[in-house]
Amino acid sequence: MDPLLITCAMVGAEVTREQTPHLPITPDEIAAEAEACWKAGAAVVHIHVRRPDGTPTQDPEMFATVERKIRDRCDVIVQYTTGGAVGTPVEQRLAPLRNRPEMATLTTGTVNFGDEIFENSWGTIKALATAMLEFGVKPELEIFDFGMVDNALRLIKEGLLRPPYHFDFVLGVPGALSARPQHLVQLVSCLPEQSTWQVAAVGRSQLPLTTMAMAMGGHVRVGLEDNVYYSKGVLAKNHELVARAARIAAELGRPLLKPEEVRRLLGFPVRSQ
Ligand code: KMH
Ligand code: ZN
Repeated sequence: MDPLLITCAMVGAEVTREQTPHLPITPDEIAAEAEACWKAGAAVVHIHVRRPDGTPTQDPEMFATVERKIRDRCDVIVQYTTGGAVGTPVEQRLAPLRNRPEMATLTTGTVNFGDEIFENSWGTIKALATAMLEFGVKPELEIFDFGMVDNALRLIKEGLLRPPYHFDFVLGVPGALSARPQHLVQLVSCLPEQSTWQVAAVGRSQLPLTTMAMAMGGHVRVGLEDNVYYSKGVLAKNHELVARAARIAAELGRPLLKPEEVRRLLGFPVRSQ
């Protein structure tokens, strides 16, 4: 079986300390957790950053601080969010890309997000994709519903994405596509050539859907951004979710990809500087 990429989405924008004491918030907490996830087998950490009071921010300085602290500890790939929180203006979502992170998320469509709307007009999608091209950032295409695959295909047609394309199916957000096995099979069948894909499923769907993805040859994302529980009533730590994914991968005969191997597999842009 092909080697497996494990990504850990450690923070998110919506999860609170009231929901779980294990949520890393400060730069030191996020960096320590990133190292623990890397040791447990994650090659990528997807980061959001927070103000000291715990509220989400897209402040590029805060991203730079967190990234530097992670870099001091390990060589895990640091993937920035460009989704931010629901309602974050596009200029703020774009701003951290100036730091030139190795990788960042790119949601390719508007979707209901619980009782709110996660807005991604074509103009926003294009602006994010264009900035990623300009700064040499590898996009991870965040797919919350079927139409977003078609928008990704449009980006390819318009020359705004470079192969290989990396897709993340975020299944089970209330208001978006549910985390059903048949949806995952259908989504995978819609992908263009030269694609890799992974599953991030919300709440109690995280374990079965990521296990299914591993069996299908895809990759996985776990972490508190999508799911705060290890099992019914038991709160998780990020690195515990990574360790469990790594154990399942071992049982399925899938060795884990190291960051350097991920950079090659996903075709990270070669940088001039
Ligand atoms: N917080 C969500 C509204 C991303 O990181 O790119 C969007 C999100 C996606 O978390
Ligand atoms: Zn995110």
